[in-house]
Amino acid sequence: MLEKIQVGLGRTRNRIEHALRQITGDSSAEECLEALEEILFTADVGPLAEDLLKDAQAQFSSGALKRPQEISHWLQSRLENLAGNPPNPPLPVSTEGTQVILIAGVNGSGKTTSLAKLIHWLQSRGNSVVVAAGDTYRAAAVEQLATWCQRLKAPLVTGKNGADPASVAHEGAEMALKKKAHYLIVDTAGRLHTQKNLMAELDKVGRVLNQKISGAPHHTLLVLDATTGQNAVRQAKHFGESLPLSGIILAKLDGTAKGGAVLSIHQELRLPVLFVGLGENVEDWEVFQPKEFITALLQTKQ
Ligand SMILES: Nc1nc2c(ncn2[C@@H]2O[C@H](COP(=O)(O)OP(=O)(O)O)[C@@H](O)[C@H]2O)c(=O)[nH]1
Ligand SMILES: [Mg+2]
Repeated sequence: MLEKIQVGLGRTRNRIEHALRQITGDSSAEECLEALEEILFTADVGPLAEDLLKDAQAQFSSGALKRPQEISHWLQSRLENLAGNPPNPPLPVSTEGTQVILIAGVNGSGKTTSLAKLIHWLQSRGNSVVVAAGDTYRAAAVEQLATWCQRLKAPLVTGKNGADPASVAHEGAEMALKKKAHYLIVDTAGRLHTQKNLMAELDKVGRVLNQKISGAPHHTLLVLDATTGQNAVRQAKHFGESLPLSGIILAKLDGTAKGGAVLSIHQELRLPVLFVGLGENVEDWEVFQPKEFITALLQTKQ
């Protein structure tokens, strides 16, 4: 797993490795701080960078950090603390019966692909999954989801193009109950005429689900595109203002040099990153483990 993340984070890692190599036994504190600044900038950790740099400076001044080689150790432990402790298991079961997962996120963030990966992950743990195609706004979105569900043999409920997503969610809940499915996953639209419309729609979907299944939605997961770095953090803030989010799926962590966005998402939003997407196939998916992630990010080839 560590290896998969290392490969996925290749671009971020290469640049960090380069910066770390600038630090030798003879480097001055100033040179170390410069390299550190480059590392934090490369990883796009956002506003956190400033705090970390100040902290490192203080550590050098007080003599707590002496040898340049110690800096990567120091960074590792600081970043691990910042990455937080996601729940284990990532989707704790809160009640008996069907668990409902609502998937939100802007178009193109990787919502449908992540949904497919989540189906696969749940199925591989012995769960049955029913899916509701709540993104009725784009016909192509339903087709894409239908293809995945066919491949994964997950029953899918769809509405007509432009149908009320809440009615699709309602039917999805009925089917999930009838089939006694372990999970119902509901896809949603990523964009409507206004942000207000979208949030009202997501809210309605949630309410309808709750009428059918007590406690639903048990999890509302926001999909973010890691390649957008700090933009993803802003998106999460927007969604979080209107929706009770329970966690983040960070997609496309493979194609980016901005892996550090994971850290600022946790720091700024206090939302756990639960899963990461590392490619376009259903297997390209990992439960997010902060310690391993930071190790993969900082470990240089020996
Ligand atoms: N490399 C890579 N591509 C991804 C990942 N997740 C999604 N994609 C691609 O991103 C594009 C948009 O994904 P899609 O699931 O349709 O996004 P949606 O509009 O939010 O539903 C598609 O071409 C996906 O194959 C990922 O983890 N890694
Ligand atoms: Mg989609």
